Amino acid sequence: MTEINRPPLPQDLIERENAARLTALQDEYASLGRALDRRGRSIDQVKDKVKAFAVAVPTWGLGVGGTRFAKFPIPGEPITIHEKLEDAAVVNQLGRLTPTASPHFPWDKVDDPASLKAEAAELGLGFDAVNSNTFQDQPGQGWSYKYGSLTHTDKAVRDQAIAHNVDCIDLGVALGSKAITVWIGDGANFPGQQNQTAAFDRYLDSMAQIYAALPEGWRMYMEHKLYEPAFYSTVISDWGTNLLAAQQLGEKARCLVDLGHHAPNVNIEQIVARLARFGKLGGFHFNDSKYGDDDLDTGSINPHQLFLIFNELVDAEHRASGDFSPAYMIDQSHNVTDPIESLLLSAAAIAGSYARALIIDREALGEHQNANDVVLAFSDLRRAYETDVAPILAMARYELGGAIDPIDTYRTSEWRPRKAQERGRASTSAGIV
Ligand code: AOS
Ligand code: ZN
Ligand code: ZN
Repeated sequence: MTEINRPPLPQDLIERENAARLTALQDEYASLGRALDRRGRSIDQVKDKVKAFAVAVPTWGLGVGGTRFAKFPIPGEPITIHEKLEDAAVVNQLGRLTPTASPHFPWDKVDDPASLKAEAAELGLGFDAVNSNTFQDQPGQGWSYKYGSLTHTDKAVRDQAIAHNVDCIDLGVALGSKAITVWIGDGANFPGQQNQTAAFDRYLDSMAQIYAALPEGWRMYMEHKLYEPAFYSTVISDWGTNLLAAQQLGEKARCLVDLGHHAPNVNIEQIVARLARFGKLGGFHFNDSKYGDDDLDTGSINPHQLFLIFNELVDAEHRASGDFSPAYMIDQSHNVTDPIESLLLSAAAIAGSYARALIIDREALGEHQNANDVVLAFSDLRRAYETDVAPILAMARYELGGAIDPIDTYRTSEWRPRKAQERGRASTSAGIV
C-alpha cells in the first residue's frame, strides 16, 4: 500500500469518527470470528486477504456521468485530471481498496506525465491500465472514426488509431502503468455494411502493431462487447472472438471481461472460468446492469453473480502456480449519485464478494461435487454467500487507516461543499456535458 503523504481529508477526522464506532466493530468482528471458527474458517486469514486486495477506479467515473439525453452535474464535481485524482484519493483514503486510477486518453492527457505520476503518488495513488479512445473523434484529428478505427477500411484511419494507442503506451510508461486496455466501438449498424471476416482481419493486423509496441512486462487487455455503439454487429462482439484474437496476438494479450458487455442472463462466471483456465483472463471492468451496458454500481443489481464470479476467481487462484493476477478495475457511470460514494460502495461490494468466496469451504465443496451431492455442494456456496462480511471489510479498512463507516465519514467531512467553493462550481444546473 502506497503511503499517503498528502491526505485529501484530515486523517484525525477519520480517527475521531472511527473512535465512536470501534467498540461495536470489535464486538461484531469477534462474534463473526467465532461463527467462522465453528465452520473451520479463520476470520483473520480472510481479513488479511481483503487487506491485500485492490481494485482500480476509472478517472472517467469520478465526474458525474450522463445519458445521451442529459447530464446533471453536482457541485464541486471534478473536471480536470488533477481534481479527479484528488477525488480518487478520497475514495482510497476512506475505503483503502482503490490505490490506483485507470486513466483515459486523450481525456486525461497532460504535457508532463512524470509530474502527474508524482502528484498522484503524493496522494497515495498509482496508475493502473491506460485506456485508449478511438471511439470518438478528437478536435484536430486528421481522419474520422465514423466508420471504425482499428478495423476501418482505410489504412490511413487504422494507422492513426494505431499511433494513438502507441502514444497511450508511451504515456502509460511515464505514469508507471503496466497495461493498456483497448476497447473499440467498431462494428456495423446494417447487415451488409461490413465484411465481417475482413473487419476482424484488419483488427488482428492493427492490434499486432500495437502489441509490437508493448514494453517488457506489459499486458494488453482487450474488451469484447455485444453491441453499442454499433447495433447490428461489433467486431469484437463476444468472449470467443476476443479469445481467438488474444491467442493469435500472443502471451501479453488478455481478454478483459466488462460485466455489462454480455447478453442478458449469460453465464459470466463460466466465461471467467474458461478464460482463467487457458491463461487468458486479463481482468475486469466491474459494474452492474439490468438491461445492457448500464454501467450501474457493482453489486447493485446482481450481487449473486458477482459472488459466483469471485468463486471462480478464488478457485483459479488455488489452481494457479502463483501467477494468477487479473487486473481489477471499475467501469461505471454515476448519473444520479456522488461518484465518490458510488465508488466506495462498489469497491466494498467487490471486496465483499471476494471475502465471501474466500469463506467457501473448498475442500468440502470439492468432495460434494465429486460425490454429485448437489444439495450440499450448493449449500457450501449458499452458506458463504449468506455470511455478512461487513465486519471483515470494516476491520480491514480500520487497520489500514481507512474509515469504519466511509459514507458517513465522507459526509461529515463536507468534501463536496468545500470543493464546490474551491473549484468554483457551486451551481447544480451549470453546463451540460
Ligand atoms: C465501453 O463500453 C467500455 O466499457 C469502455 O471500457 C469504457 O466504458 C470506456 O472506455 C469509457 O468511456
Ligand atoms: Zn469497460
Ligand atoms: Zn462498457
